[in-house]
Amino acid sequence: MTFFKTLFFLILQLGFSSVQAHAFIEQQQPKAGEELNSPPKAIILTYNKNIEPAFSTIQIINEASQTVIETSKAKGVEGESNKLIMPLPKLIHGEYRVKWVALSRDGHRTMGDYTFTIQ
Ligand SMILES: [Cu+2]
Repeated sequence: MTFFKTLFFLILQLGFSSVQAHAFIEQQQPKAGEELNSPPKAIILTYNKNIEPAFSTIQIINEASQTVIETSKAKGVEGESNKLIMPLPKLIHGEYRVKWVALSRDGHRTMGDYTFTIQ
């Protein structure tokens, strides 16, 4: 969590702009607010623009605010440069927050977060 906060403030200081949103999320899997009956095998985020996976992160945080998955695990999807995927271990029931930071190929950074629940 400390690492993420540090990263977050570093990005702010580097001039991250939430006003100019460049890589918008078009689709997220699981969906925001979705209540799943079984644990998802991966997080898949689809953007309206091509993404640089090496400079993009996905972080999953559980109800106790502990990071479940480290950010370095997000990968690009071959042949689909507008997608980020992060394979997941088997998650137990509960609410999870997905926090993402994406660098689009035009060099602009965007970020967002949402939650889903495993029943
Ligand atoms: Cu842009």
